[in-house]
Amino acid sequence: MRLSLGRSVFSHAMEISPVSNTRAKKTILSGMQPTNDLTIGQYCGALKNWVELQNEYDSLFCVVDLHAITVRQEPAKLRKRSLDVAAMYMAAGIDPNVSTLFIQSHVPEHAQLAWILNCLAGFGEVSRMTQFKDKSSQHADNVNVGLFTYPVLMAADILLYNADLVPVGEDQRQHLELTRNLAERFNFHYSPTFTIPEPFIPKVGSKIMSLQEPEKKMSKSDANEKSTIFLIDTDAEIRNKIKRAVTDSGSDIVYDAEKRPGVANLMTIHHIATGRSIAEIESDFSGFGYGDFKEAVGESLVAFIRPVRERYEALRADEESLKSTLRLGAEHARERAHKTLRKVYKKTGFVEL
Ligand code: ATP
Ligand code: LTN
Repeated sequence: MRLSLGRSVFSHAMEISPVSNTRAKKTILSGMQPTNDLTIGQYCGALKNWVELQNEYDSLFCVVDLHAITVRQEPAKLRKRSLDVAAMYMAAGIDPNVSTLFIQSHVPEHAQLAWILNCLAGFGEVSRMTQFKDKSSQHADNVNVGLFTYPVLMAADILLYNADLVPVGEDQRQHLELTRNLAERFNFHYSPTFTIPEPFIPKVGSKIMSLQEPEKKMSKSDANEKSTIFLIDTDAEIRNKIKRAVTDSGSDIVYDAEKRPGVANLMTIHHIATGRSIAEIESDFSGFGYGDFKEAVGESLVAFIRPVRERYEALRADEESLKSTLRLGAEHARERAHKTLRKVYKKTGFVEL
């Protein structure tokens, strides 16, 4: 790691070359935890939109390794997965020449701003976060304070770069609301500082469901691997998992997320893989049964994932080049984060020497 992590937050001298951020474009920022390989859930809910938005916006995407340790991680695995996730961002279409791509722990300003925001966040409001309730029951043996304050660190990620828009899946809506409240509170108590961010949640694909329990979100940490399609699954694994996906007792291919969540989920997946609208899929498969439909979904997903997987393997094989991309990304991010944190320190009343 060649970044200097010890620079004074009040330092005026930049160690790194200035990169222009004229704010001609609006800013987006998002991130994912390197807690496992990424799934089509992460792709549909977030990554796909990052790729689509990156040219239109001033874009920053990070691998949120500080968030990942709110659940116990093996150090060697965390180190490897952080690089895996960065390579997967690129395989899915994030262009590091267009977007700033970095690892969160390489920019210490995230943790520094999180502390200040922690001192503005109410215990009661943070206690209402449903992700905390879910994760603390899933990890009852390790309900640590970091897990509790996780959404405040997420707010710091977003506010440090004055992001206008945050492309995420449906499950992050509540965290975005907290972020907005914290930004408004800081702006009110001190003076206008932070942009109030908006969530960007896709209409279709914001919540891909488990293939085995379609009333539950598909999760990269699900113990049952049959529930989840990973972006590095082989063709055979993809076909197999789709074939075994739980459907319901009906027989026709009609979208009804409430009554027939299993089929509705497969229709959403087929829509993402092929670009066919839900109405077109209904008419394409009218008169066909679940067996034929599942076969078509399996094939469309294989055709969609294969090139992503192949690009991923090539990118991941060249670790030095991946690290140098991340080094540049961190330098760029730090320069911007440093400017915001300096302002925040001043407004908070910390002594500048
Ligand atoms: P998981 O529960 O799968 O371990 P996570 O909650 O730890 O995931 P991240 O990996 O940090 O989440 O999620 C990255 C992004 O992907 C977030 O914007 C999240 O909303 C989105 N996402 C995760 N799972 C899904 C899903 N099943 N459907 C749609 N979007 C999803
Ligand atoms: N909490 C998010 C991951 C995350 C994030 C962010 C998303 C951490 N920091 C900043 C958007 C912006 C999740 O999906 N579990």
